[in-house]
Amino acid sequence: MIIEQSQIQDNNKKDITKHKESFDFLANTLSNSGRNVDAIIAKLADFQVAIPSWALGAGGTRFGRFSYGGEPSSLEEKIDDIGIIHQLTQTAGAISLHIPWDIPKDYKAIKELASSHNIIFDAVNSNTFQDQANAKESYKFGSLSNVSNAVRDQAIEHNIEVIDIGEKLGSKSITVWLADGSNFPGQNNFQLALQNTQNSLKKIYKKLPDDWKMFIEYKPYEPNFYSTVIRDWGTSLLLANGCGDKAYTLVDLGHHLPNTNIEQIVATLMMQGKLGGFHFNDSKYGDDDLTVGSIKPYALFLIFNELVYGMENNKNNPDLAWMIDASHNVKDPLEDLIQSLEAIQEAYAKALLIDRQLLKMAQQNNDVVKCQEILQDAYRTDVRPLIKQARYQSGGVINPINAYRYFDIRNKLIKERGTTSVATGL
Ligand code: PSV
Ligand code: MN
Repeated sequence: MIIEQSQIQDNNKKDITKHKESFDFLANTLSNSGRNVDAIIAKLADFQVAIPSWALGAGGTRFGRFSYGGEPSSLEEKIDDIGIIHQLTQTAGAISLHIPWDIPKDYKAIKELASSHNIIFDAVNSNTFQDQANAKESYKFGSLSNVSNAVRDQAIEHNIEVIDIGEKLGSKSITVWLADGSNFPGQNNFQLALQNTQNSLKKIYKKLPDDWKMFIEYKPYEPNFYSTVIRDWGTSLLLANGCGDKAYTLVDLGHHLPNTNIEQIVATLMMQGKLGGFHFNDSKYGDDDLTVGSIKPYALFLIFNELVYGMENNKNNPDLAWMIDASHNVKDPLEDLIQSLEAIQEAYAKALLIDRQLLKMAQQNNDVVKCQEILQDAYRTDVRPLIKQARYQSGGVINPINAYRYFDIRNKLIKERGTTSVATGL
């Protein structure tokens, strides 16, 4: 489904007067306090977040799954859905594929479809956490870390195949997330599991094209509940360093134990030039995969504070691969993704407002109160007019959720695809 540019313009007509009023007021206030509003808007407009192919259908839990109807049942339909979000928000210009769920049948046609929506192919993801039909070996007891040579080889081969598929589409990175670990003490030899993982990753890394990156994701628990082989950022960094310059750590916000200081992890990795990718979501208890910014927006802002500092100061760290990694049971997935994009942009915009010079001075003077005031001054600013302006200038809509509902997109998708279509995913 393509929304005509004229429909977008029409939709903006009813919002533009109110938007202009609040934007002009904020832009004036910010300019008067020395902020370069045009530069901030340009950065917001540039910021693109990949949508994973598995987030477009209803998420589920082990207790059930409640579809929303009109789910995309093919790769083509998944790309179309992201196209809709991108048209409205101008922020979702990339898709992250998961193999084997998303193996294209016709590469040329898929590439053409994506480029017709202005969507590029971001990191490709391998899947060694589920057994595939007709697979010779099982991942029940791990993949790259498995005690069996044959299982490890099968998992290595799969990752290499994922790289091949990504190359044909123009991707430039692979994300490896392993479910490997153990459920009971004694089940795994920790050292052997880590050693096997390192050796397996090195074999995959050897096949990585020169202009590619490998992202190594970590997670403390689930689906294994006693130990996870790549459990934290330190382990991921160790493995990335063991592989080489093109291997990086990937931070997923949900993959930390409660109250972990994620912003400090970000700072450490960026200082080392080793932060490669970022998965956004929010959580209350564990890897809840909730809408970004729905539970801890201040924590997200503090993380963006470090990301912005790192992007400005750690030139040795490459551009990051941004992705939303959320899934949900009770919302229209497309509306949920729009909300996540909004929250990401909000945190980014607020972090861009931080007066870095003043903060540095306050830190040098150990003026703790002032430091907090500076951060919170940025955080408490309502930056939504800046985000709306960035969207508007880029050809998107001023209010994406309202527009999505006004265009009645979900009902149109249900009409097109039916109520029972099911998307592959988590
Ligand atoms: C599992 O927790 C996970 O969310 C990982 O973060 C991966 O990125 C994603 O699923 C898909 O494999
Ligand atoms: Mn993730």
